[in-house]
Amino acid sequence: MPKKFVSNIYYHSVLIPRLQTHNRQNRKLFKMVYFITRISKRFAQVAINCSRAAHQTALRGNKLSPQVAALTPKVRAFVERSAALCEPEHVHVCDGSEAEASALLQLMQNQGTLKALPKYDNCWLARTDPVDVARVESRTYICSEHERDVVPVARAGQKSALGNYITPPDYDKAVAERFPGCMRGRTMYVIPFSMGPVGSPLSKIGVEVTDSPYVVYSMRVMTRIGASVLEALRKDEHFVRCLHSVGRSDSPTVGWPCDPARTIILHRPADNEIVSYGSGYGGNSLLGKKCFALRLGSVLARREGWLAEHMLIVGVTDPKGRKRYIAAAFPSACGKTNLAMMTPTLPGYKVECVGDDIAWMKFDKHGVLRAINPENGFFGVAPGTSSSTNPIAMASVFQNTVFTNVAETNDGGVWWEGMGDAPEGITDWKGKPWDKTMKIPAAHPNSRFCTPASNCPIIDGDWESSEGVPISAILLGGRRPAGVPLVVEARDWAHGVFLGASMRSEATAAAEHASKVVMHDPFAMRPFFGYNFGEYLRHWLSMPQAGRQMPKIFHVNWFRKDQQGKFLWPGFGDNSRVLDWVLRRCAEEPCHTETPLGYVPKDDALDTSNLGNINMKELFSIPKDFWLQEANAIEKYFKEEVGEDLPNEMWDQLMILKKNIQKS
Ligand code: OXD
Ligand code: MN
Repeated sequence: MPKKFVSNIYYHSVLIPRLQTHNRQNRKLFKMVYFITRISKRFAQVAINCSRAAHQTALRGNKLSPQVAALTPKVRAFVERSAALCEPEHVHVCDGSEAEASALLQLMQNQGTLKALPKYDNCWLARTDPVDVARVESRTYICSEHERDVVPVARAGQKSALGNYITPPDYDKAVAERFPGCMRGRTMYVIPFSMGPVGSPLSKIGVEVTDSPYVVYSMRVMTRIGASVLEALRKDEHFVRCLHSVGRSDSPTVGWPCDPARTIILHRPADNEIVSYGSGYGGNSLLGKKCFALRLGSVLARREGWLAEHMLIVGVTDPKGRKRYIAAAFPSACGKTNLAMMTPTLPGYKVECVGDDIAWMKFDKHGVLRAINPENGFFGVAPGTSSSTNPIAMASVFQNTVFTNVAETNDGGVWWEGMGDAPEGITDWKGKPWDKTMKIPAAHPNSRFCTPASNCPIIDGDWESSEGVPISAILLGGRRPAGVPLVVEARDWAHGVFLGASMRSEATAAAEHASKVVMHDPFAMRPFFGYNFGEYLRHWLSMPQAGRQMPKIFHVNWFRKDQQGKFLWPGFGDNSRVLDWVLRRCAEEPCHTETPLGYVPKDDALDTSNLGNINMKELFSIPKDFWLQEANAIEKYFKEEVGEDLPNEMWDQLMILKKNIQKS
């Protein structure tokens, strides 16, 4: 079947029947269209075109607003098609203005979605349906002609841990089963948005249509939206189509409509298309974030020769005033926001934040890896954030912020576990009275703040630079309670890629997995690969080229515990001590020593002054039994999950690791 035909199946299964009710005058035409499509595939494309023409007539009859008429032709076609499918009452094209934001806030208060938090300046609380609280990885799919485009061959036809494949017909069926009429009685908002500063050569544009005012308001914080983006589209009409609906269920939660039983998140990279149904929460609904910037982004990055990664970006200035930028990949809810906003305890150090979650990186013509943060805000995990763990986040979030699923205090403020002592009179994230004798958390473990990046007092002066900031080092890490040293430097690029490929971490509340299980999470991208992980590794391995200055790669672990279960390293601001060593290594200072795992700081090279008693021996120990098991676990994972798609370089690195451990 020709690809174009497959990708337009919903015109047959959904649109044509829908149009019949829309426009009685065209009934005969529709019957004819049906007839033609039945008798011959050869005439199918003709039928599609007829139905499109008829559908546009129908829409004109329905008087779509002049705002829609003013859109560029491709955006307009997307909006008209989405409107015909979802049948909203109104269509509103977002201009990103303050007046629009105020109207959305008013509407959401009326609908019971948001509540004002009078203790702060322009802050709001949303309580979701209790089942719509995290990303749903099990219902997140990537569509392509061939399964192997999406997941490694080792799992052909079986459940892969590295992504879910969906066939084009199943994709179309999933859309056809959910979207027809799903926005009846609602407004369909059209959000033109830019990932990255508008106009930067590293940025990309998307258009999200959604029936959720909460999504519009959050996208306004997390991306650049509105008139300037529409203007940019006039110069270059390329954009990613993002269709989102919170869906309809039988018993909707007041203020938080969703359809958890039928939630689905679909990506079709070949058509630059994302479709999400049933959830209003975070990465499921703010489609610029995980869906575009990472899943589609990784595909675009491979196609165009750059990297789209689940990484924070920070600028670090040493006491001599030398500044370098570092990108760091940690799985969800492992402290990326804390590192991105760190207050260093090492005297004379300064950290400035470029981004806390996603990095788009490309080598420039001088061979320097340049990174932008494609986002415009922070969608951070609230629990655990306090004036001691992240004072900068605390200074950022109490203005112009939407909190979701945190607890509320009786003076119109917010509270979450780890913020400090719980005051009297708390209402929990479900809206029920709560006190500290209860055995349940007051804030959901995945509760969030959604805050403009410009609120951050240490936002980097170049965070919106259109050429991006130069990256000197890449950190990789996870939560590893046992066996994994505080910091290890890769011997070379291929070894660094192996460290990324073999990353593991304890599961967190950001998705639907049971916590505390140590899971493989290569490059912290496991839930976000847009294509075959083996090919992703090949792409990383292809980065070193003549004239390029390759960043050094490090693996870090702030979370190692002793036999009694106590953290061996204080973490947070004291991680600046590790950054200090990393920067000195970037300057080629010989402050390292070789181990079976790679380079670690040589004795006394890590500045632990004024830290008290740190058990450095245990913090850097490389237990032989643990590492033999770890190497076996990596081998099993590579064999079972990646198989023959794994680049040979990774097998070579695994053999080196095994040999080094055996010898140790
Ligand atoms: C996030 C995540 O929301 O990784 O950033 O889940
Ligand atoms: Mn993330």
